[in-house]
Amino acid sequence: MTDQIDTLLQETRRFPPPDGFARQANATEALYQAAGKDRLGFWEEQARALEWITPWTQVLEWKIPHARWFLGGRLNVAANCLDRHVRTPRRNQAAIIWEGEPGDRRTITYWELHREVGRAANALKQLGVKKGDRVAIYLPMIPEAAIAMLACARIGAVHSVVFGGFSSESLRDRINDAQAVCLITADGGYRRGAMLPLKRFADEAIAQCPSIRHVLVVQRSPGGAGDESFANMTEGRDHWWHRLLDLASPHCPAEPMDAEDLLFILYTSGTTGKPKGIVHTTGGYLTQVASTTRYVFDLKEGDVFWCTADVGWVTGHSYVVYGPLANGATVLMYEGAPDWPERDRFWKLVARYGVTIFYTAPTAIRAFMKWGEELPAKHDLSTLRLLGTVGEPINPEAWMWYHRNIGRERCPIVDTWWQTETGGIMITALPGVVTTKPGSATIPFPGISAQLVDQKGVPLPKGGGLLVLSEPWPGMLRTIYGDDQRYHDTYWSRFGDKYFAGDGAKLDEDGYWWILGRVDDVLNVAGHRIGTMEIESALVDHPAVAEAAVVGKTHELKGQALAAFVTLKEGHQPSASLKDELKEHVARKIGAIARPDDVLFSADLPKTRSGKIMRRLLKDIAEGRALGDTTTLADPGVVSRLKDQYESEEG
Ligand code: 7RM
Repeated sequence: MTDQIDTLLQETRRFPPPDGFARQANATEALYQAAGKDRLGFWEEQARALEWITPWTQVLEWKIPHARWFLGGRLNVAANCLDRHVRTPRRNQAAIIWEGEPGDRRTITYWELHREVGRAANALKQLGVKKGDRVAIYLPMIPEAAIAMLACARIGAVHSVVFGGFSSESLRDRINDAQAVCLITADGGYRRGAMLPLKRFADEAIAQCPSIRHVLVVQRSPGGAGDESFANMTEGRDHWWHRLLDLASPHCPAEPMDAEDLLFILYTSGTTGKPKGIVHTTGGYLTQVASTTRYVFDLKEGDVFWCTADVGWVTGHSYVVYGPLANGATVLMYEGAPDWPERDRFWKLVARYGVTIFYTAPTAIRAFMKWGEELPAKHDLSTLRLLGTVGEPINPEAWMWYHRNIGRERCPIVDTWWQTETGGIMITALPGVVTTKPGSATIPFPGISAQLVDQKGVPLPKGGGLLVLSEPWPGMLRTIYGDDQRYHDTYWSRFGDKYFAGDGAKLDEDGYWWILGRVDDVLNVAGHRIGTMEIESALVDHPAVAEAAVVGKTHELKGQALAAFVTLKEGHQPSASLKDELKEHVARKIGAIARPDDVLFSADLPKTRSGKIMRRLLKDIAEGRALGDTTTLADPGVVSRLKDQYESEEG
C-alpha cells in the first residue's frame, strides 16, 4: 500500500472570469503578490480596514501551537459592525431583510439594528451579565439571533450559539461545558409548517444546568403581541425579551476588547465523542471574516447577500452576521426549509428581494438537482451575479448544474474550503481574478499557507495527500474551551508544527486544490488509497443520479470492496439494469478499480444537521455491523430504513 492518495478523476473544463465581472471586482491579482511578498504585512493591511480603539503593537506571536494576533490592539466587534455605519448615510440602509417561514417579513436598517443591539446589551447587563461571561443562544433563524450575538459582543460577553435544531441534551452539554450564566431562546420556531417548542427543550436542558441564572425568551409564537401562552415562564429566572428590551435604553457603550479576548465558543460534534468548544477571539477573527467577505463575495453598495446557513453553524457566524455586517452589507435571512411550502421557496426569495450574491451548500444544490430544473426556471433570477458553495466537496456535475440553472452561465462560482476551526474562508477563487474548474476550491486566499503532505508530513509537489496549514492565520481557533490538551492532540500531534485539518486533497499541475473528503473516509482498494469524492462524482455525472455516497467494506482479496448508496433524480426509477449501468459508468469514467461492487438506491442519505453525508454509518450498514452513534444525524430514521433495505436486498 502506498502512502499517498491516488487520484482518478480528470476534469478539463475551465471557466475564466467573465470580463464584466473582472472589471468591477473588489479583488485584484495584486492581493496575491502583496501577500506573497509580506504575509504579515498583508494581514496588517486587512486589519487596518477595521476600526480600532488602540492600535496593535505586534502583529503576531507564534508559540506553536498558540497564536496571538494584533497584540496590544483593542476594538469592539459590534462597534465595527454597527457604529461605524450609523455615522454615515448607510444608517438608513437595510442591514437585515428577514422572511419567516410562514411568510412574515421584517426589514431592519443599520440604525434600527444599532438601537436593538444597544437595548439587548443593556438588558443583558441588567441581568448581571459581565465581560467574559458565557451566554448560550438557542434561537431559530430570526433577526434576534444576530441581535443577541452582537449584544454579547458589545458588552464583551462570550456567546455560544447552539443550533435551534439540536435536542435538549445537546443544549445541556454545551451549556455545562461553557458554564453559561444566561440563555437566550425563543418560545418556538417554524420548520416545515410546524412550531418547534424551543422553550420546552430549553427548560428540559436547564433543569440540569446549575450555572444558568437567567433566561431571555423571544416571542415567536403565532398569537402575536400580548399572547404569551406558548411558553411556561419560571418567575424570577425567565424574562420576555420584548418586555425587557422595551424598558431598556438603546444606548450602550461598546466595551473596548483586547484583540485576543474571546468573541465566541462554537461547539463542533466531530464524528465521535464529546463536542469540542472551538474558541475564537476578537481582532484576528474579525480581520479574516471581514476581508474574505469583501474579496470573496465582492460586496458592493446595493448588493443583497444571501448566505443560507443557519447562525448555529460557523458559516452563519462568519457570513450571515460578522463578515457582511462589518462590511456594511444588506443580508437576507430566511427562517425555514427550502421545500416549504413548495420546492421553489429559495427562488421565490431570490426574485422577491433581488438577491445578488447567493452562498449555499452542495447538499442543497444536489437537492435542487433532484427536484428538477423546471423549478428555478420559473423564477426571475436575473439579479444574481455571484454564487458560492461551502460544506462539502462539490461534484463537478452539481457545479455545472448550479452554473447553468442558477447562475444562467453568467455568474462566477466560488467554492470555498474552510472549517469551524479556521474561522473564515481559506481556499477559494477570488471572483474576477481566478479561473475556476468545476469541483476545485482553486487556490489559497492571499496570506494563507496551505501545503500538501504525505502521511509522515513530507511535502508533496502535487498529486494526492493530506491538506495541512503550515503557517498561523488570523481567524484560527485559539484552543478548545477548557481542554488545551485536546487542542494539541486533535490538530497538532500528527505533524507537530503544522495544523492538520483532517481532509485528504489533491493538488494539480496548476496548483489547484481538490478536496477529496475526510481522511477517515478514504478507501483502500487493492492497495490504492482512493478518496470517496471522485467515485461519488463519477456517479453524479450519470444523468439519473442526484447524489451518491461511497464507502468501503472489508473484502478478502481487494482489502476493501465498494458499496455505493445512490439517490435518483425525480422521474428516474431504480432497476437492476440501472445498477449495472451505474457500475459501468464509474468504470468507464475513472477505471475498473473504482467499479462499485454494490449499488443501493435510496430516497435519502444519512446527513448531519448541517448537511454533510455521514459515511461512517453507511459503512456500518455495508459491513453488516450494528449502527454506531446516530445522535448527530438530522434524521436518524434514514439509516435504520437503509439498513433494513440493504439487508433484504443482500439476502
Ligand atoms: C465551513 C464548514 C469543515 C469540513 C472540512 C471539509 C468540509 C467545507 C468544503 C469542504 C470540500 C469545500 N465548517 N468542507 N468546505 N470540502 N470543499 N468547499 O463547513 O467545520 O462544519 O466543516 O467540511 O471536510 O474539513 S465545518
